[in-house]
Parts: sequence; C-alpha cells; structure tokens
Amino acid sequence: ADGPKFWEQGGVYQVYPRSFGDSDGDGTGDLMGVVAHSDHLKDLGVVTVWLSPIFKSPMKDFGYDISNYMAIDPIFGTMDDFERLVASLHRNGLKVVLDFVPNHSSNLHEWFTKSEAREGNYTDYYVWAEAKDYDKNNTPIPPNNWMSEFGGSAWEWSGIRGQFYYHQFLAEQPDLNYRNEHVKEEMKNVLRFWLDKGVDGFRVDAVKYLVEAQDLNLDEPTDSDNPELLHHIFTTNQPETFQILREWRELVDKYHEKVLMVEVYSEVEDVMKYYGNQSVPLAHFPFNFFMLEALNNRSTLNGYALKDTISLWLDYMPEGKWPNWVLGNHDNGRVASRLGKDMVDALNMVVLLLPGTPVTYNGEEIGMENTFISWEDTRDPEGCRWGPDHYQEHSRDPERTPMQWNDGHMAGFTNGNNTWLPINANYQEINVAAQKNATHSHLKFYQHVTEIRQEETFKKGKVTFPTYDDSTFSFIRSLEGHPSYLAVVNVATVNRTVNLHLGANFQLPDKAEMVIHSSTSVAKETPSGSTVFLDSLTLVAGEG
Ligand code: TEU
Repeated sequence: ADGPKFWEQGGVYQVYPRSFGDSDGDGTGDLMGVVAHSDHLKDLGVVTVWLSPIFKSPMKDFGYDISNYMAIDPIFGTMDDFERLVASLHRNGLKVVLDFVPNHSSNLHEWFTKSEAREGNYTDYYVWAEAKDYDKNNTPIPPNNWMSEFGGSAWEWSGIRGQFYYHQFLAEQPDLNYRNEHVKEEMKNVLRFWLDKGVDGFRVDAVKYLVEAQDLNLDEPTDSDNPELLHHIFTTNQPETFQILREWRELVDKYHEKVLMVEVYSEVEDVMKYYGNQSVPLAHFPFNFFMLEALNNRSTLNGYALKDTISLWLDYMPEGKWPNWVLGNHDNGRVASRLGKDMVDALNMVVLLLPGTPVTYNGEEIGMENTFISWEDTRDPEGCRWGPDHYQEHSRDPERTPMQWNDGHMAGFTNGNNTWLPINANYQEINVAAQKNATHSHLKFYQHVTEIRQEETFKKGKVTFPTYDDSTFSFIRSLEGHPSYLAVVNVATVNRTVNLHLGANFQLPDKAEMVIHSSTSVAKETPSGSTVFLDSLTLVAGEG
C-alpha cells in the first residue's frame, strides 16, 4: 500500500475530447474516437489520461457549462461508450481522470431553472442578490463591483426572479452556492457516481472560485496602479473552499488510490494551500502553472527563468508533497508557437525528468502549433466577446484544433468533411503517423525520454542545478547507489559548444555515457573530452 501511487509513476496526458478523434464523422471528437486511439496513449508511456468535460452541456464554454453532471453529452456518445472507454484504457494499463466542474453549472441545468423560479430547496442553489439600486431608467444596479473572468460584471439580472445571480465565467455559467448544504450533497453524489463507475480521480476546475464572501455588498478593492484591476479578496481562495476540498478528499480516500488534481491560477502562497498539510491533505496536487506563465514567449526563456520557476515550486511546496509540471493545456498557446519549435523536445525532457508528475496536453508530444483561426471560424466565447479586431489576443481556439494523426483525409481526425475548428494547414508535416515512421521525431523523443524516466534515479533521486545562465539550463538527478544524470539544455537560439564540467557535484567520468545527444539523435555516444556540441539538449549518465 506504501509504494508509489499511480500519479507518481508517470505522466498525465490531457485529452481534449472534441478534438482528439471523431468516430462518427460529425466533425467533433467523441469517446469512441478516444478508444480508437488508445494505442497511441499506451505507446506514449503516460500513466493517466485526463479527459476534459464529456458531460451533457449546451457547449457555451465547450463542456465547462454542464446541464447534467451524471450524463454523457450525445455529441461525445453514450454511457455505454463511456464504460467501453474506461474498460479499454484500463485494459491498456492506463488510469482515467474526469474533469469535475463544481464552481458553476449551465444556466440550462434544471437546478438553475428551479432556482430562478424559487422552487423549494432549489431557491438558494445559486448565488442570488438584490439590486443595490435602480438607475434613472429603472435599470437594476448590481450589488457590488465583482467582475467576471471573461470580462464585464459578474452579475446578471434575472427578470424571472427579479434578482441578480453571480457568474464568475459566462452568464450561461451561474455559480453554485456552496453555502447551501443541498448543493454540497449534490456534488458529492456526482463524485460518487463516477467513482462507482471506476474512474481513477478528478481534475477539479476553477476551484479557487468555489466560495464567495458571505456579504455580497462588499466591493473588491481596486489596484492602486490600475483602477480596472480588482484584487479578488472576496471571490477567490476563501477559507470555506478548503473545507469543501477537504470533504472531497475524504470522500475520494474512501476508494482505493484515487487522485484529486486541482486547477488554481494564483499567487504561489495561495496555490500551495491546495496541497493541505501532513495532517489535513487536500488535493494530491494543484497544477503547477508557473512554468507556463514564466515561459510565456521566447524572450522570457533563459536558464535563470527556468531555474527560478522550478525552484519556486520546490521551495514553496509543503513538506512531503508531490510536485508536477505543466507545459500546456486547452487554455494556453502551444509550446512550439510560444517558445519555438526547437524548444519542444528540450522542455518535454525537462518536465519528464524532473521529480514529480509531468502533465502533457494532447498534441504537444508531436509539437503541434497554434492554428490560425479566422474571425468567422472563431468559436471560443472568450475570443468572440472581443470582436474581430482583438479576438486573436484572447481566443483559445488556436490550441484546440483537431489532433493531427496522419497526412490523409482531414489529418485522420474524421471521415467527415467538416471539423468544428479547422485543421492546421501544417498537418502533412506535423502528424503522429509521420513521426512514428521517422527515425527521429518529437514523438520518438518523447517516448524515449519516458523510457529513461523509468530509471530509479528519476523516480526517487534528488535534483540539483549545477549551472544556469542566459543560454544554458542544466540539472542533475542523483540517487545513492545509482547512476547520476546530467541534463543540459541550450536555451539560446544558436548551436554552441558547452563544457560538461558544470559543477562540483557531478563528476563527468572518462567513460560517461551520452544517453541523448540532441532532439534529433537518440543514439548513444561518448562525449569527447569534456565538451559537447549542443544543438538543443543533451543527457549524460555519470557516477554519483
Ligand atoms: O479555467 C479556469 C480559469 O481560471 C480560466 O479563467 C483560465 O484562466 C482562462 O481560460 C484563461 O483564458 C477553467 C477551464 O480550464 C476553462 O477552459 C474554462 O473556460 C473555465 O474553467 C470555466 O469553466
């Protein structure tokens, strides 16, 4: 029972089901499409497959607006398909994690309709408030200045009820009221429902927004430098949120080895609270988005930035907890587009070989790039609300386009002739089949590093950082009685020669074994002397 838990044994792979595989030709991915590609998931060497939401939804926010938490949306398939999917992934030795979206439901959920009509227990299922006042046109004024994450007031007037309701995201995503015991019980039933179906855990969406201050008349303070910017002291990371998370952790712990990973974009001190502590564990881990934020574009990528962002997590993480590293997801641009194609393998190597769980967004293993989406094709509500001149700065569509499986019809994503978002024009060069057949490719590299990760040193060893500067980042993994590994990444845009005698705590032996010598070559070589020509990265095994 005390061996490593499954999430400690290998990576998490995020599947965005709308864009992974389409089995029925309607242009939108579905559950049987995931089943059809389970070989790919297995071959990658990841342990856990996290599926973005697959539940009944009007799809205003592409599944993050749920109208029935215990049903599969027909666009994705049936409950039978879901059971087939779980069986198929389990048969392949993979774990299945579902996206749990507790902060808000769809406005078309029957709970909301009943709440709006003040039906019995449902009356307080959502966060309702009186108008603060009425202006001279008799338009109701919201109770406070709280803003929606997607822009504008977080309060929407309901003419039916004659009150405002609170929505942290779209008006079609009303926030549930976690001060209501019935709501808490409903959501626990949702967790039990899926756990009883054999899922292995949950990724909890937008958890920092779960509870709001009790007093809805409080305005959030504005930033002294920017009056448009609010400090979210009443809408995020409230003490009651941690109490609820604690109850969820207790619930999942009644089952055998289930994981809770939570999504929190916040200051590091606040993010760390979601781990809980030794006596009161909360999430197994909050996602580590700091690497993603620090390495937002090539100009912010250097050895110091990498070292700092990695140390930030390791230094702040509470005693006895488990780290994780996120390079991308369905809300953030592709690594190749943000940081350059030459950084895809280097960064995959870094996250795969650091201590902790690497989290890979589908397509990153083949270095997929952001897709240009015209205004006409824009679907993401966050893009749509900015209009034709500014949607590109906000839309999340570019990283959500269909997975590129091969160079055939519709990139092998669908047999149909249309897709919900366009396929990237580069699919003939960048696709899974081509990279499987090539001697060297992002995919081959990802698989190779995943294999190397099986070494005890990477599972249990410590990490140190012998040197880092503008153009180089390096780290050493070492474990008593096992070979040490030195990883060196060239973060400069030019190829150069570096000295491998980087630090006192790594002895480069005469017969050091070159495990990886670049992203395009995985052949074993011996470093000649103590320098190595570095096109992007290298990994050397030496003595501890
Ligand atoms: O995102 C929560 C979140 O904090 C977002 O504001 C995120 O910062 C934003 O998408 C960046 O553009 C989660 C989901 O990952 C996202 O896809 C959903 O839209 C959102 O919750 C609402 O459910």
